[in-house]
Amino acid sequence: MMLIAVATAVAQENRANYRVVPLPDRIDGIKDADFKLKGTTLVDYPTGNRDMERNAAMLSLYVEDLTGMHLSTRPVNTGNNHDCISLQLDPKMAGDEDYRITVTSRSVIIAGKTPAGVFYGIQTLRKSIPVVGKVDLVLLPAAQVAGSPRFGYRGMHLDCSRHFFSVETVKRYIDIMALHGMNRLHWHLTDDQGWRIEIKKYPRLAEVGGWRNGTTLGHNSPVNDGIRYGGYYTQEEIKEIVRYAADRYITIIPEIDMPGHMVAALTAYPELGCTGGPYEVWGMWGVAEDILCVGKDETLQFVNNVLDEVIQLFPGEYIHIGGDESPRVRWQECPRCQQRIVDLGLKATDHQSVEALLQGWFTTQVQQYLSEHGRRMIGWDELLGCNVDTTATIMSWRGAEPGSQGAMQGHDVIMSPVDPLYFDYYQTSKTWNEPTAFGGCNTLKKVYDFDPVADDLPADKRQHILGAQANVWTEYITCEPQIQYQVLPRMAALAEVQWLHPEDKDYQDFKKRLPHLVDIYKLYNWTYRAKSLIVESEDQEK
Ligand code: TNX
Repeated sequence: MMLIAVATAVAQENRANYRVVPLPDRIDGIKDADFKLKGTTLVDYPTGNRDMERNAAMLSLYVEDLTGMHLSTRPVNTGNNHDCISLQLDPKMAGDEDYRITVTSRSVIIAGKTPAGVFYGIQTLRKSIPVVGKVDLVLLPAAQVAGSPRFGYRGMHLDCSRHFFSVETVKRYIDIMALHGMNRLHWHLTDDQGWRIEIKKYPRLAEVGGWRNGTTLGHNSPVNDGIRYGGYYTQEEIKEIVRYAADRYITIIPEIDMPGHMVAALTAYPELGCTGGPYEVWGMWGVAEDILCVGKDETLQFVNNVLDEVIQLFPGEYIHIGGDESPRVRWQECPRCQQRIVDLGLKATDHQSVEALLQGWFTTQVQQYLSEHGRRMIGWDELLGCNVDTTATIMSWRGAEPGSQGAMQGHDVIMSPVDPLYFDYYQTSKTWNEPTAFGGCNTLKKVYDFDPVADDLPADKRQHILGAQANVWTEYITCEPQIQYQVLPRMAALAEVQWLHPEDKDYQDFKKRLPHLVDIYKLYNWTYRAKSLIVESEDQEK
């Protein structure tokens, strides 16, 4: 009797469960025996398709990580062979990123309209496999499983200026995104505290702007550690990361923040500022009053030259130009900026100062330059106050309301409101045992319950909400485990916001599915906030 019980328990443990995170839209059982996933199972992909070949190799690696079994991959001309997982393209499928998994006793077919869709099917299959150490058999119940993302833009952001993170760390961040079905990495590369991207035409940006003489301790205390800190990514490293992300169907959106958050660049090239400096790369946090002088034509030329190199490095459609937190006090006193205002004939309105309109003019110049080079511009929601036209995509951070207003005006919008999508914020109100964070309280439940499309947004404006993104500012995040702690498991909640329609979301059910995803975090030794899995009282926190 006991022996039988033990045998059943083992078999149960080795049985896949398709109720993963994010939850597939459909899981329909098929009357058939289980598919037996064994070391001899092959992964088939269409001959000659490089993307599908890479997909197959990745699936094989994932299965090996989970079970120790090494599946060989094989190019084939016809699908549906026995004892194989067959990766297939199906042009009749609806969405580019949709996936369909068909499991029968004979084979497993993972289909998508594009290789990206197949990749999401692979992620779902991967997450359905139990993590029980080395095994030589996993049973996949016969079923038809299908998923389709609610939003096309499913983002995470990473600030590599306030603290600098290695190429390996950024790659692992990309791996974590892939596991969660995300497809846009917003990479914050420049700020007052460090310029992190090599620009060949302006070598001092990285060589000088990439380093600060010390960093404030605590929350902007007057005590500075006095330790020189910095680093930057060479163009070769950036290409490597862009390729690594693309292999996982993740597009990188670089952010070059302007005209504010520019002290690192001003330190390297003081002539770009209104006062001419000298400036010093910041070792504290906050909003700097020294910003680019847009009264000088040289500044516009500089920006265009920098963007030329950025465009070469990042093939995606979007370039993020920041635009946030740009105080205009220097412009008010700068004869060149004031002359520009006169030359342009800018007139203040009830809502907008001439300096706000000057930022709008500058931003529009940059936008036109990007558009001439076939790119689109994203900026923070401050741009809504600067008269930019609706071809600018707005990233809503000061709440979701600016984004909704932008959508009403006809802008495309990405929702990343501080509350609840700032993952540099605490995950509980009881912060005494938490690593230092920016502030706030964005619990797992708050993230889960967020709907990027406001209830009262009219039907004909809803398509402007392209998706949602969580932001990870790193003033207080100094190392990779801390990044992971801040994002895991909140990324799991965000993944369901990005993939599921509100009527299909269920927090209690999500919490039951989460521990298995966390098994995968553990498998890879990723740091995560274990308390978020167990503390129910946090779910009530506001
Ligand atoms: C606001 S979000 C900022 C960042 C800070 C962040 C800290 C935004 C456009 N600007 O510069 O790092 O708050 O949470």
